[in-house]
Amino acid sequence: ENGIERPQGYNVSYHYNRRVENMHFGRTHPMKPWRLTLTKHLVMGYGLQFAMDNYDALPASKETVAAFHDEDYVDFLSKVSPQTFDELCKIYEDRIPQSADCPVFDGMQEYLFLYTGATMEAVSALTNHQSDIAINWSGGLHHAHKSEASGFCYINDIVLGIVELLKCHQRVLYIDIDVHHGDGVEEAFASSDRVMTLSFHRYGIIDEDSREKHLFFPGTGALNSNGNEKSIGNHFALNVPIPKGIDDDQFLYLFETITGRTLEHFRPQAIVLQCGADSLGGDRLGQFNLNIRAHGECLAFVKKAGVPLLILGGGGYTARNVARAWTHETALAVGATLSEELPMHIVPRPQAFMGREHGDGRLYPELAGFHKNNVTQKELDLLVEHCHE
Ligand code: ZLS
Ligand code: CA
Ligand code: ZN
Repeated sequence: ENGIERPQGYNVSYHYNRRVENMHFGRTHPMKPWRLTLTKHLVMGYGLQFAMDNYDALPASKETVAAFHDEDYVDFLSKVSPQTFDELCKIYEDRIPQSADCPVFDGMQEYLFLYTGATMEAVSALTNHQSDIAINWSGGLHHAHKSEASGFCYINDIVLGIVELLKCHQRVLYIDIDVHHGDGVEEAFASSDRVMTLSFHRYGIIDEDSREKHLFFPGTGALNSNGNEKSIGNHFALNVPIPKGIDDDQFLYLFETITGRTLEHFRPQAIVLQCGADSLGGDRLGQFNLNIRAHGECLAFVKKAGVPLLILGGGGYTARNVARAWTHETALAVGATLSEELPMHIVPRPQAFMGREHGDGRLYPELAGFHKNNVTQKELDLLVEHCHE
């Protein structure tokens, strides 16, 4: 009906459980799981579900999560709710404080184990050879540490997914285009030469004109940070720290040259791509000027490597554009071209995409120009040169 047929060549699977949509981090919290509702509506509005295998994800088990996380921390997460928090803190001796970034909210344990379960299922689809590309937009929570939540992330589904991929693949490449540094993943594999991590991110002082010199979160991911120097993992982490305002051409120049050389030299047998959509222009937290097509170019470029590919979500705080980007990227994965006009007659919340400031019912509104571009050609050359070295 939508003219979308199963294309030849790529088997794509979509892993999701819609119960993640009902979660609320808090009224003022920027992380809004209903961006996943909007994404689902657009993906289905375009009929992309007919071009993929669709799986209803089950929650991950505690044992699965304990493959990376500390056992006490997993135990804590499996029991935590606003009602049990105080009691649990006594048992775990206040080792696990809640923060404004990582609040304890109703239903959070269900949410955490579901997004992780979806990533694990996606990995299974790849290692069973059922899928060439497996997608989980609810995953990609790259900041979580072994026994600590950080930056809206509680369970690091990416690390767990990579650990599982390593059972079948000798070398796994992790690429992260979220506007924040993928610190949790880099840290977990800093001493490994079987996992190479490559993160592109905003780095430096948030607001040059302000008296307060706060670093853009999480403050790690400097150019000269390349893995644990005293281990075999030295040189198996790459970081591309970027000033604010980078545009499409500049970003794609960095992405394609650095990722291209990394693919040639590391020769990964599987790739994990974290597609955080907070690198788009107009994001509530991000400071880049990327348009949806440029963000998607990164996926198209990585897809050409022709190895099993796990695609994950991540950040993204202007919900309507998160939905646009991830729908466009789902289409790139299956090899479909979408019409610029959104399928408004099928989308349950058309208001979210209507009006001048909401993108006028189009799939590719202009998103650039929200931030002054502070990136110079000299800086780009320096980044590329260091990475090549
Ligand atoms: O990569 O910058 C910080 C840390 C703070 C400033 C904010 N306060 C609340 C805590 C201390 C230094 N945190 C960042 C985390 C960004 C995580 C990105 C995740 C990902 O995209 C992957 C999913 C941050 N930036 C903005 C906020 N926190 C933030 C903004 C507004 C609010 C409301 C709720 C909570 C407190 C008020 C909050 C956090
Ligand atoms: Ca990143
Ligand atoms: Zn982010």
